[in-house]
Amino acid sequence: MEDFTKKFSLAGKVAWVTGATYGLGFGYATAFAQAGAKVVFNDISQDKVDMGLKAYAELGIDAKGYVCDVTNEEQVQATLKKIEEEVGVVDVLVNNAGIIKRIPMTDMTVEQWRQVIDVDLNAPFIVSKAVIPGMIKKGHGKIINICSMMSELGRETVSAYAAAKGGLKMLTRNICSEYGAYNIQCNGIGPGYIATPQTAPLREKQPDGSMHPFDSFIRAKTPAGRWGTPEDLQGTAVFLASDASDFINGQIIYVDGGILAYIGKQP
Ligand code: NAP
Ligand code: GCO
Repeated sequence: MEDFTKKFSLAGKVAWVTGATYGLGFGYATAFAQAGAKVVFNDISQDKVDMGLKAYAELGIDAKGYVCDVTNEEQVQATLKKIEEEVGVVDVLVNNAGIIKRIPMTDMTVEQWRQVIDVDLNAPFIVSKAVIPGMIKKGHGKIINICSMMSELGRETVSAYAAAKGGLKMLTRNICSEYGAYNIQCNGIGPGYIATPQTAPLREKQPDGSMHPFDSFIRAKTPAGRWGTPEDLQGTAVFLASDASDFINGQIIYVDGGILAYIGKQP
């Protein structure tokens, strides 16, 4: 009988995780390395790339880092050329790089709106468009878009982010539709509320030492009663990057501790 677990291996795969110096991207990349992949990441500045290389090396991971702003198509194409020359053709792409601006919509400037849409929606288009031809030539590919609960729900002050993440859900489905015939699977991960630098402002202790109201709110809304960690997402990421998910396409897997299924703890 074939060893079923081999399907979860990433041995020999080249995996590019965008914006993976720290946070969720770092979690995906370290899991990919443990599953056998050659890991590539990028960040906006050399300082951040160097910080990431040091962090990966401390874990014994020989990651390759590149300075690349994912909103800049020229930089993305130049970076991909370097990756293909120095590491190999990309088998797995994780569109992880993202920003959020928490501003009431009527106070948000168009420039602020555009910045969020640029990183969270335009960039996944730019990077996916760059890697797909190589995946078609190779006869396989995996694209994982990091969506959000805001791909399904809104909340005050995150209009641009929710619009971008909602669009990213549909881009995921459209890449599936357009390139599934080339054995390319494009799926999304929808993390719930995860403890990373992006959500640190929502968990800061109050001046009197009490919990941030949003922290209490999320714990009450989450059946698991806690914030997620990057480690909570690693298994899903490896699964979607591996051969084990070859017949899954266009899906968003929510790793949210149950929030989306739950009305919330009674006060
Ligand atoms: P994070 O801690 O803010 O990290 C974001 C990463 O993206 C940073 O490394 C950042 O680099 C990089 N980045 C931003 N703009 C970039 C650009 N133009 N080019 C290249 N890299 C860029 O965020 P996170 O919490 O790890 O979230 C990662 C992804 O998961 C995001 O797409 C986010 O929307 C999504 N997500 C997060 C949560 C959560 O609760 N944390 C939940 C759902 C979805 P710099 O440090 O140089 O800016
Ligand atoms: C916020 C949070 C969320 C999370 C995540 C939830 O301000 O509501 O930052 O947007 O980051 O996207 O899935």
